[in-house]
Amino acid sequence: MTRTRVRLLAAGSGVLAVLAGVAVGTAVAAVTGGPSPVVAVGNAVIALTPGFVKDFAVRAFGESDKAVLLGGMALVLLVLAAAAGVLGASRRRLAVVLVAAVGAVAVVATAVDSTTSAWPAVALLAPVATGIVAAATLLVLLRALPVSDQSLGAVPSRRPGDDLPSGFDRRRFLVAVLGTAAVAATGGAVTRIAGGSDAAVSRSRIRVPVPRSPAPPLPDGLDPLSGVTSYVTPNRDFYRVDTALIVPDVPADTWRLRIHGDVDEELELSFADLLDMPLIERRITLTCVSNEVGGPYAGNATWIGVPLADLLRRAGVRDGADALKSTSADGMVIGTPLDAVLDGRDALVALAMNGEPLPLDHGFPARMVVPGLYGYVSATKWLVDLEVTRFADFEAYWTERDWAEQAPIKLASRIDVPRSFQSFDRDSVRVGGVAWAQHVGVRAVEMRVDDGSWESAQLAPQDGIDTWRQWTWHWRDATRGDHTLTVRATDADGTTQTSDRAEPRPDGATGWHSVSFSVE
Ligand SMILES: Nc1nc2c(c(=O)[nH]1)N[C@H]1C(S)=C(S)[C@@H](COP(=O)(O)O)O[C@H]1N2
Ligand SMILES: [Mo]
Repeated sequence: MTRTRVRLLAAGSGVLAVLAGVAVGTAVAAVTGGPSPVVAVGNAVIALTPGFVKDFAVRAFGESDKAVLLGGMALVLLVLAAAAGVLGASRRRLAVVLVAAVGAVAVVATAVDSTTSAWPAVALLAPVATGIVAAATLLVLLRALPVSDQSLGAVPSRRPGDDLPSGFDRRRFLVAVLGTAAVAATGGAVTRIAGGSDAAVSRSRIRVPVPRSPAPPLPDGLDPLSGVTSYVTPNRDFYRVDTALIVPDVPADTWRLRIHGDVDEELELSFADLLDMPLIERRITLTCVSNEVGGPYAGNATWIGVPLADLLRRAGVRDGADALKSTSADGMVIGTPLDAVLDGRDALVALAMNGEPLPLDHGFPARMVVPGLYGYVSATKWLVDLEVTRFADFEAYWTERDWAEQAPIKLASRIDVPRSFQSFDRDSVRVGGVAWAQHVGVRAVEMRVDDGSWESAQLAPQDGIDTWRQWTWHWRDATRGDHTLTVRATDADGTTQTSDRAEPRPDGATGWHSVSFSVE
């Protein structure tokens, strides 16, 4: 048997052993309710990633950032596994130790994982199983290969150049491979059975509650131009931004919302308790602080929920507090100014989005929505805990990462049509987009072609001050050639958008959005 062939079989053994280990670990996690080893390591990678790399990932990969991370991790793991296998062709023990070390990394990642509420010691069973199964199967597989613990050179061979296996127990190797594959498949099957989403089942049983205070009817004249972002964003098109590698599985039937801190009476409410409170329905536009000028991280939905102010008044807010600290089922900590929650705006614990229970991705069974504040300081998904406190007494997830503690949404406008480098006929240059100034309202939008003068765009009707506003503009005397179009908005207070370019960090991007296009 040639050296190359032994190496190939050894590399394959490494990969197979690690796959079996991961499959078994994932199955154990599905049973214990802890994070699967791969997800725990992924969470650790996210936690350890410096902010600027994260910003880059969001910019470069957008909402695919999680898939890119998992794919990258899988690649690194498989390369490591193959390398360990090859090493094992000559240094069996070392290879086994290496593979076990991968398990040890997963053990540490699981121990520090804050995204699950599984009892820690139980959660550790999964990565331990991964390490043991991977190491043990690698040992079994390598034992069937013609290796010694010294070096490949020492592989006994009947004749020089002999191609026949010597010391290679083909049958034993095959049995080991099949056995390992069976172990992996069993792990996969257990994961399927035990790992299903309880939240999905619970969500399918919920009927959307009828709000005591419905949203006003939509005004006529919305969606004035094809290509302009639809006024209400369908759930499947709604942007998603969060740190959750896998969506937290929070069934509504066992969900509880705890309200505590500087309150007269601590509360613990069930989903049914919330449904029994007076519900309101409101359209509110959500935006992400990471949105670049002209970027896609904004969406408008109709939410049904309990006013946060009602909940806090029921608990009785004491003097001296200035913050509402909210925590999600996956350990996200967000700090919201108490003022904003209590000043009369429609801050909600939302239970429904666009006529459906919250989608799992968007925080099922309950999330916060606060008009006028960026999502990272207000829109906690998979909400489980509200604490009335002081900003001085805790550190929120994003402020630890150099984002601002206070972050009202900045006035912004975006051109949706034309898309960059689109071309038009001279008589049909129709332009449109959206502008937002949540909780203030948009008063005007202006357009400029090249270095020309600013001209007023036509505004679609205003639905409310907490939602974005669509606008259109018709360039009647369009001239042939390449042009640049620029937009700027003015809010209801009379403030016009600044042309100063600012990066999203620390508290939101500023600057005018421009698009280049041509007229034929
Ligand atoms: N639990 C949890 N809630 C979260 C986040 C998160 O990472 N985890 N991200 C916040 C951010 S930064 C934004 S912009 C909004 C996005 O909400 P969406 O994904 O429903 O659009 O959720 C907020 N709530
Ligand atoms: Mo965000």
